[in-house]
Amino acid sequence: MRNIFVMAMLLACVMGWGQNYKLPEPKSVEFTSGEIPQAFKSKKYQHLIHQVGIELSENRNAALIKINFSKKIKNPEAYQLKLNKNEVNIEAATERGVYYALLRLKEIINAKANKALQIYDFPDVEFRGVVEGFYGTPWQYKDRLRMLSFLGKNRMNTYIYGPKDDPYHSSPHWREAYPEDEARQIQDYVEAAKNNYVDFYWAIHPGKDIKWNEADRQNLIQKFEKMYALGVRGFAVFFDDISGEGTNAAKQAELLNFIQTKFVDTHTDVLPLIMCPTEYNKSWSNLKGGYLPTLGKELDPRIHIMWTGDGVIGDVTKESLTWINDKINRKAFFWWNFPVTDYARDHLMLGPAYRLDQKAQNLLAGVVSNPMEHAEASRIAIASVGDYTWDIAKYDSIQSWEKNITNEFETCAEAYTFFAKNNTDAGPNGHRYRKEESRGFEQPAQEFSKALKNLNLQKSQIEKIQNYYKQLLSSAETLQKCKDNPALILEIYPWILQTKNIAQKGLATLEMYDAYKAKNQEEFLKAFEKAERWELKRSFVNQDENKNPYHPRVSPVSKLVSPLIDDTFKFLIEAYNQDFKGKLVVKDYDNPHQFVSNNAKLKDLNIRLENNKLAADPVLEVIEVRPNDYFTFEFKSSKNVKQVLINTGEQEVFEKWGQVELLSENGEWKNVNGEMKGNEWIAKPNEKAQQVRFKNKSKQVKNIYLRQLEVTIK
Ligand code: LOG
Repeated sequence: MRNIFVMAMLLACVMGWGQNYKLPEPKSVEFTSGEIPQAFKSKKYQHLIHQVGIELSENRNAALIKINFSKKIKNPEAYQLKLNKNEVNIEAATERGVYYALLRLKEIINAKANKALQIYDFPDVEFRGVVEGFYGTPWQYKDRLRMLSFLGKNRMNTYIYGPKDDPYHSSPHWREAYPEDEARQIQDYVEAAKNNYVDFYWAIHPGKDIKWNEADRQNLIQKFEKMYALGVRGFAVFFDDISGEGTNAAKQAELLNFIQTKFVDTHTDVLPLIMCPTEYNKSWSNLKGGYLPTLGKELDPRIHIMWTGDGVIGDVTKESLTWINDKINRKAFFWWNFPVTDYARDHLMLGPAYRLDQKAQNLLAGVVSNPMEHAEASRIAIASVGDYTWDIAKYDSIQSWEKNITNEFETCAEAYTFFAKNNTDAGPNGHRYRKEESRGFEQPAQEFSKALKNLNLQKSQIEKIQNYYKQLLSSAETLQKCKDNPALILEIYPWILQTKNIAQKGLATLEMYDAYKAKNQEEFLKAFEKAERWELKRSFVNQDENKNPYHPRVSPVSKLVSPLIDDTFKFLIEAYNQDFKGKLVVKDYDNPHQFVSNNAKLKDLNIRLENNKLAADPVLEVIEVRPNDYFTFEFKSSKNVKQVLINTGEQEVFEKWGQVELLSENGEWKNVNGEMKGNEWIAKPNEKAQQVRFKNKSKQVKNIYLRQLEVTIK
């Protein structure tokens, strides 16, 4: 029964692979004389040919697809494809190579090409794929099956399973076997991966509470054996985002080497081990502490080491790779934190996959993309990682993005392209990782803004902006009705709704401008009310959609478009109030308060104001807080502080090490007393203050999680 379901899913995926399907150009292509066949037949590999979507014919004159395994082809994933009037010749070293050749053949047929040719193609990077390694709701069963087939079609070969919030991957249950239902699902993933020529890796994240003793290393081997029995042949061990004992490099290397000899070497069919270190990016690596050099020296050279670049959210650069490869004595296995949005869940990252260095040739063991919790919406970026890793020198992020959108959408590609180019940046975030958004809009927006403030907007300037808002609105409306990929539309639906609200508000602000210039108060107020209504709808979407404890709101087009609209709105209200003695209320759309800290991991934390609550975005990883480290909310002007709330995780509860202080209006610091409720420390000072400061008053370094940090002001 289950297998029938898997087959049906796979078939559905194949059918969904439209006529638009395109691959980047092959590395080498030579046109020969003659034409290519119109119909094909084959005796072998019919299931695979069918899977790729090539129709086979009964016709006697159809060209025969000949498949040969050849020792001459050294790269296990390379293929040679010769196409002339009477036959198709495929040579490869492995079945995966044959699959890649057939994908190319399918593309040639789709493109209605007609010249005989000969192609030789192979990937640049050995491991290409996805690491499901984000915090938040793990992907669902059907997402994973669809993703596995998608990876195959985009010539990617690796799926690493490691969702942070799967308790059997990490603490508390990493030592235990999966419950039966989940175990069965894992068998299905392995099966689906195999059918799509993808290697399914299963990762474990034991470092939060691992003991460096015999019992725990046996626990780990036992768990791997159980996963092996389910069919898993690829294994990874992650030590990211932990503190304490688990972070010891020598112990980690010893454990991995033990797994290598006692598990990998004792089976004949287990793939190379992969490990994610604790110091997994340059900004966190402390060379004096010797962590990375220890791994480099002691870890079995057959084991791959992951790396996220210069920061947590880093990019693939030649410099960063040269730096790390030298420390770890092997080529880094890149864990690319794109398009993951677990650190900014109110955003979508739908833009081109850029900042992948074209000079990184020969420096990479692998590249895997860590995606958004929205599986479908992540596909376009993932496919681009496939394009990059296949042919680094020829990769073009924009071309690849556009091609992958047309691969995905039959009818709404244009609308999606516009919508996506306006939803690419994560907004202000603790990692300071920003992306270009709304390409082409910056200059007209700046000109508009300047002319608006001088009240001398030209008609053409207004029109440009108006057209942009209209296009945004119509792209969102088109997507709302789009039937190409309902699962994708469902994932991004809140952002579609919100984009409509923002675009409509934008159009209303332009009406406000016209009325203001015409000195028509009545029309101005009408347009103002219109804009306010859309703003209200925006707040409803923020309240009702995308409910998560981290970034519970919906923030599309947030880099240029939405700020321009809010600024225009505010400016016009002020101008109106001044000229017509109006009393319209100007709300603060931006948070005017500040957050400061002397701690590197906290100093760029994003804070937001929601009604009366000022809250910092929670931090996912461990923060090392030294004695006297502080982090402070600085108010724009004195506020009555009603409540202060902080949750630093179960191990280092705030009460044991922290102190909260208020800076009173007369410039004195005062201690605040609070109480613990579960892991939350809560105080209700009800006093006026200029600042609220949190401090490590103990004499030790504390490794905390910042789960919640809120100040209620009035
Ligand atoms: C985690 C990862 C998370 C990502 C982005 C690694 C190696 N680990 O800060 O699970 O999805 O950053 O927030 C991480 O990147 N920690």
